[in-house]
Amino acid sequence: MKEKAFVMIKPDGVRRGLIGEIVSRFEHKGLKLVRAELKEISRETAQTHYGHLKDKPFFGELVDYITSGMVFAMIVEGQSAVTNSRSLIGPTNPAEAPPGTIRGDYGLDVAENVIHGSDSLDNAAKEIRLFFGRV
Ligand code: RTP
Repeated sequence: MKEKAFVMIKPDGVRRGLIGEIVSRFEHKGLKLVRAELKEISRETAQTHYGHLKDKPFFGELVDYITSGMVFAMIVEGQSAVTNSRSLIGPTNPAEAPPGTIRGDYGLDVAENVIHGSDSLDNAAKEIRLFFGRV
C-alpha cells in the first residue's frame, strides 16, 4: 500500500554532512522523496513534535538539541513507507542498532541519533502537517 512517512535528519546528521548518504538509502530502498526542506525549527514546533516525551528528564535537552541547527525534513512515499523507513533507520539507541541501519552505521549516542522517522501512519500525517502544513 502506498503511504507517506515523515523523516527528519536531525542537526547532528546535517552538521556531519550525511544528507546525501541518507537520502540515497531511502531512494535505493525504493522510497521516493516527494518533499524536502532544510530548515531551522522553532522551540514551539520541537515541543509539539516531542510532546509525548514532555515528562521525561531529558525533554529540555532534546528540545535544545533539535533546535541547535538546521534539520532536513522530508516526506517519503512508497509501499509501507512508515514501516520501511523505520527499518532503514533502526532502533532509537544506536548502540543497539544493527550495522546496515542508519543509526547503526552513523550513530553512537541515544540522544543525538542522527534521524527521526514517524512511528505510525497517524503520526506521519500529524508530523507532515506540523512541518509542512497542508500538502
Ligand atoms: P524519533 O521520534 O526521534 O524517531 O525517536 P524514536 O521514536 O526512536 O524514540 P523516542 O522514544 O520517541 O525518543 C525521541 C528522541 O528522544 C531522544 N532520546 N533521548 N537521553 C535519552 O535517554 C533519550 N532517549 C531518547 C532521541 O533523540 C530519540 O530519538
